Amino acid sequence: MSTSNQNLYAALRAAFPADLDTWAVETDQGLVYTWRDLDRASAMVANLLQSLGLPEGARVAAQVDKSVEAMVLYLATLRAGLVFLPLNTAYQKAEIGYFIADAEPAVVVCTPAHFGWVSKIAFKAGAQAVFTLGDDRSGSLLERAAHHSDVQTLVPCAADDLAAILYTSGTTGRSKGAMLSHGNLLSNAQVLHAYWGWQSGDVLIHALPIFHVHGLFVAIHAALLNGSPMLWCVQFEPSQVIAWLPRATVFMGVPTLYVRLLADPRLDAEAARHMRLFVSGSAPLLIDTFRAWQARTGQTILERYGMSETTMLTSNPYRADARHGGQAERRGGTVGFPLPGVSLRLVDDRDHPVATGTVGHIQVRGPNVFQGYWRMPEKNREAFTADGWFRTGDVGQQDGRGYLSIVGRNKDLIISGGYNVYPAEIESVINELPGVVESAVVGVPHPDFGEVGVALVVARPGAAMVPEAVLAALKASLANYKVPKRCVLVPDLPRNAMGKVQKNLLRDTYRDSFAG
Ligand code: MLC
Ligand code: AMP
Repeated sequence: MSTSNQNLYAALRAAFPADLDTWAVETDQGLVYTWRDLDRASAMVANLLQSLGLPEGARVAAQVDKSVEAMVLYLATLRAGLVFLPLNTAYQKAEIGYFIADAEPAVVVCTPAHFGWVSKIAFKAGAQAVFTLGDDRSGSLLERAAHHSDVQTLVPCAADDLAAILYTSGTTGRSKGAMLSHGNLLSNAQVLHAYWGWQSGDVLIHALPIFHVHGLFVAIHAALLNGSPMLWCVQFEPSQVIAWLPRATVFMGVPTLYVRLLADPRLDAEAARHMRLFVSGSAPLLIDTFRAWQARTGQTILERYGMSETTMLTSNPYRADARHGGQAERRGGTVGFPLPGVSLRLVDDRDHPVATGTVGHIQVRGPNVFQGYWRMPEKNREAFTADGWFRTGDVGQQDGRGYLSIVGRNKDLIISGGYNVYPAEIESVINELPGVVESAVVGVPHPDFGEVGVALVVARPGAAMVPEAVLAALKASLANYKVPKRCVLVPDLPRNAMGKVQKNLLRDTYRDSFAG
């Protein structure tokens, strides 16, 4: 164990207000937590984890509903110097089975209702303990933690010690664990804190899930690093967010959240008057949404761009950015400038930088860039250039003023309501169904989720197959957001001369599936 202390929790804790008895979190269920509550509860859970005598680098996996206690578990894992592995609650048995077998967590925390099957998978993969945590503070994790001291000695960490592993799928459909260190997370949190002008009196409305970068890191770190309280939606509900706007100053959401808020007529300039900053990211914000928000609230959404492997990379300016000719404008349809400390370049297929204004592959470097994929050395070699640039898989263009626009992706990825869906994963499940010859899943525009999957399925001649049955079968084994919203039986799939399915043609054919 290293002796220099770069443990992320130390920095977060140092920013707690002097008066620990003021409110830190208020939930939509009426629960209020003070800063002292967060500190004591995370100490107790950290002491419980430490009492297990786990080796350095041991993983703590969590598939639990959003709750303040789930955040406390994350903070406790940091305090104990262990590695947090958050898992989307939508994942089903086979998906969880893969993550646990791959990551081999020493501790798994799941909802009480799932203990039976999760513990079977976890113990088979060598877990030492499986705890439960319900969304109502029930379960063995808190029961066991109650026997431990509420004072903890922070485990010191080096900047490159791992803090978290976030699974993110690849083009092959096989998920890879992105390893993020304390230094990665802290440097990004500090940069965003300064760049977005966090100030005394800020209050964050936290409405995102806490098992991905946006809700877990960008939102929580920013609030804690500013000693700012959070208004906490267990589940995103537009009317709750609108009711809270007069008490808050900052909101973060994926574009779908903005679309749904706009659908509520109670959203207007008066309701948003107290707000200082609206941030959007994780998926492209349509220019129509950007403009509608401006027209309705008088406020300009700040769009930023990031990914699991790097946390945040670029942002539109919050205030005039001296590095970019004093630009202060938040430009819709762009994701702004590289954040301070982040180097970004656009390159051609041979990794040579392209001229300004030309479309290129986005590559990045910086203290925020992850430590590599968990146990996948060959993927790490592919992911980085020889001189250390990370290939994001996104394609972009920078204008003369330096604003970056994301214009496409060279990874076959659908982003639906801010969640990533990899067509290859869905196709492989469809192709296993009886009577299926082959399939293709493509992303098409959707008014609510931005983009959703459509499955084109070729059935064996004579096979009795209906699209509804295909979707029902997918629902039984995949996280619900991955299930295509439409399935069409087709006689064959269009292919190019190399035999590759021409997904662009399919996208064009089905692009209006959800129009209007
Ligand atoms: C739910 N469904 C979705 C979906 N969410 N389908 C596609 N895409 C989604 N994102 C399914 C449901 O299971 C349901 O199916 C049907 O669609 C309607 O669901 P709903 O009730 O409307 O969904 P809801 O529970 O309200 O959730 C929608 C949502 C949620 C937008 C609030 O998806 C969400 O919180 N998204 C945010 C994701 C996020 O945090 N991403 C950040 C990743 S980090 P059925 O069949 O059951 O009826 C990252 C890096 C970065 O990307 O840069 O930030
Ligand atoms: P994830 O792997 O879940 O972290 O998703 C990261 C991906 O989301 C990026 O590689 C981008 O393709 C996409 N993304 C994130 N923010 C934006 C944005 N503001 N605009 C367009 N795409 C985005």
